[in-house]
Amino acid sequence: MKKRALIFGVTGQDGYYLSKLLLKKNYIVHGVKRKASTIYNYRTDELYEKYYLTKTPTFFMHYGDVTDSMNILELILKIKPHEIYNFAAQSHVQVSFQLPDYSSNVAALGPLRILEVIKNYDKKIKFYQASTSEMYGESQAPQSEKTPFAPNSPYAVAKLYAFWITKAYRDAYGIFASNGILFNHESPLRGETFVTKKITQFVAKEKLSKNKNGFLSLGNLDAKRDWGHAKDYVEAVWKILQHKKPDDFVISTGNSISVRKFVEMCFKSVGIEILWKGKGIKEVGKNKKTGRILVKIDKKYIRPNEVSELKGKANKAKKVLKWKPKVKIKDLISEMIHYDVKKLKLNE
Ligand code: NAP
Ligand code: F7E
Repeated sequence: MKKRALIFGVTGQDGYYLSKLLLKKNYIVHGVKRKASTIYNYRTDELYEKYYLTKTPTFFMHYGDVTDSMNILELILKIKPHEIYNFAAQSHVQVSFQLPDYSSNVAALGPLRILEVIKNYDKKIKFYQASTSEMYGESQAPQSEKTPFAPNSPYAVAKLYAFWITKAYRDAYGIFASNGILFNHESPLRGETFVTKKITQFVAKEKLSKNKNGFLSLGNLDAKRDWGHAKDYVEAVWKILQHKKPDDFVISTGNSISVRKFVEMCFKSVGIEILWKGKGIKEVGKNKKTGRILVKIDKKYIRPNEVSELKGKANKAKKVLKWKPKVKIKDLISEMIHYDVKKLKLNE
């Protein structure tokens, strides 16, 4: 019998990569998408065509929302999943300062609502919660499962609630409920307002001389992140639910670089060297050869609280799950820019 998976947040970056992985592993995948005024599901369209519009469909989409308990109940009773993956979240840290109530409702109470249904209707369903390195806040890098949490944004605080409620339901009710504490992971399908995608999209335009005199506006250039590839990370997510017992795992590459360095590497990959001039809000990044300003600081991207450095220690996942990341940052950058260039050319 084929395994059935239910994915909340299927239309997001990780939803796409995990669906693809599970479909290749012969699962039947049910994804939950929100009702919007458009039917623009650019990430999942490919899967829908390949795995739904066929004689024996294995990919199904359902309307739903993790703020709606009755909807969650109906979906779980109808689909009877063996595994539930909860990716649903307003996942942008800075936006969570502007939408704290909504972001918390989705990220914190969403998983609670799912766990309540599992507890009351079928304790055999395995549950994965998308926890995050943001929960560490300013705790000293490198961070592992043993590092104290110190969340400092509405997003991170809500995710910490979700982390603990997942663990509490595991301990209290014997549910197979696990957390993946994932560090930043990116891909060509990363949301366009996250810093990596903002940068690669700009650099792709620059490569095709489409920026005219435009520049890239960024916030804090000195924050450091441990950037991996989403394709590698969903492999770990799946392994977490296949492990013999429920547990919590850090998933990361173990390397961290600054936003500034990421900018430099992206431009370098298209033959441009960046020269930084000025300080603080007045700092600019120029094309060393032409002198043209390519990067400026805009204070609207500076956060009320920042997380200075995230760098994960995934030793436990490496040892217990036999997982390790494959894609190096240089290859991630090149894949993202290549994709953005191709997309721009298609739209010409
Ligand atoms: P993403 O691209 O922002 O996707 C989030 C998904 O959640 C989207 O499908 C979104 O739907 C859905 N969603 C939002 N609100 C919802 C609601 N009320 N009910 C149901 N679905 C809702 O995020 P991602 O990068 O794939 O990340 C997946 C999960 O891992 C998120 O929970 C994120 O917080 C967490 N995480 C991400 C990273 C990372 O670096 N990517 C690291 C650690 C943890 P729409 O498409 O309709 O907006
Ligand atoms: O910011 C700085 C910003 O928004 C990275 C989410 O997936 O990973 C992600 O959260 C860094 C921060 O990701 C801009 O201040 C500078 O220090 O790409 P980001 P994030 O906040 O690390 C974690 C693990 C998650 O769980 C989240 O869901 O870059 N930065 N200038 C900027 N960031 C953005 N977005 N835009 C800028 O212009």
